[in-house]
Amino acid sequence: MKTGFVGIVGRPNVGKSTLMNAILGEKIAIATDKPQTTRNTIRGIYTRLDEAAPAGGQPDVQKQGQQPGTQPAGVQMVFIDTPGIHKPHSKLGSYMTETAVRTFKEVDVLLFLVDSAIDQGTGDKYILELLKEVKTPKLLVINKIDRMEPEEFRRIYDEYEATGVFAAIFGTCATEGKNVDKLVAGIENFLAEGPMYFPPEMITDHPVRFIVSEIIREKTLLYLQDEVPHGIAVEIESYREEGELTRIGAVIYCERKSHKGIIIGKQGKKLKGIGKSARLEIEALLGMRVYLELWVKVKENWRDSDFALANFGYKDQL
Ligand SMILES: Nc1nc2c(ncn2[C@@H]2O[C@H](COP(=O)(O)OP(=O)(O)OP(=O)(O)O)[C@@H](O)[C@H]2O)c(=O)[nH]1
Ligand SMILES: [Mg+2]
Repeated sequence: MKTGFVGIVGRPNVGKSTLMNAILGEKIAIATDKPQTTRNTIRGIYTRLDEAAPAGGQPDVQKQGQQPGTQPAGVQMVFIDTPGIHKPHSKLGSYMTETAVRTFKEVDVLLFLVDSAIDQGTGDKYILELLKEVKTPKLLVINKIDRMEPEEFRRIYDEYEATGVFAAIFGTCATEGKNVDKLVAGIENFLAEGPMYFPPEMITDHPVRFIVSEIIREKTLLYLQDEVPHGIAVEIESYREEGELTRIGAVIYCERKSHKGIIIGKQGKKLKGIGKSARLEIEALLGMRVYLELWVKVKENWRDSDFALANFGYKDQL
């Protein structure tokens, strides 16, 4: 069994979360057209078993750890989707960028995602310099190839190849899942034989409450423009299963009173829309009916408050 951790890094909005979801064939990480959508590392587990489980039932991960000889052939990749690396303007931004950079040394393979040439901004150049300093094998993924002419793709390819930093280069369209299989096969070449870290059916180790709060945050971001999205945080206040129904109460935090009005919208229409689209997706995730109640509250400048950051899970501890 080839196993390992695979970090997905890059500037905000290049398609890191979309790519991870495409690899997994499931939506684990939220993705929007707003930069800085991902705020924590999001883990997604990809497992492919090439042989039937040994006679006697389901493979037992614990036992396999002790007896490597009995492991099935296949691959398990634990993907770590990270926040986009950017120049931070708040404590939240610093936490996000530090979180992403920290994974450089914690994984077995790094995927560096780009969607344009190096000279189109300083962001990629900065990340490239950081990548040069780590020994982890690095693969370049040129994403959004659907938006590129072949000549542009070639130019980006050549430019990055000339840096000598990357062990391999791929071109993908994450939204259509194009070349994702080739990328997975490519990553496999850089993994070593090792233990399975998670049971084969598991696709993430995040608690379902976390995924639920992320879905609510995603729907809120999709309804908002300009400066409002960056100040949004979601907190689950109550979560109760009652037979066939799950009752969820959540608070959407924003940074200004004017933003609160924008989120609620005329006659509460926008909040209703956010609630409905979030509820439908949560129902699909949980496979049961959901009663979702949303409140909007203002918490000024929370992005620079250590207490609030810890409370929202954007800081390891106080
Ligand atoms: N055209 C096109 N759009 C894409 C592709 N991949 C992702 N996108 C879009 O790009 C936007 C950003 O995608 P995300 O997956 O949220 O990007 P990210 O890198 O995770 O962004 P952050 O979490 O903010 O760092 C979304 O609107 C995606 O639908 C692609 O291959 N082609
Ligand atoms: Mg993301």
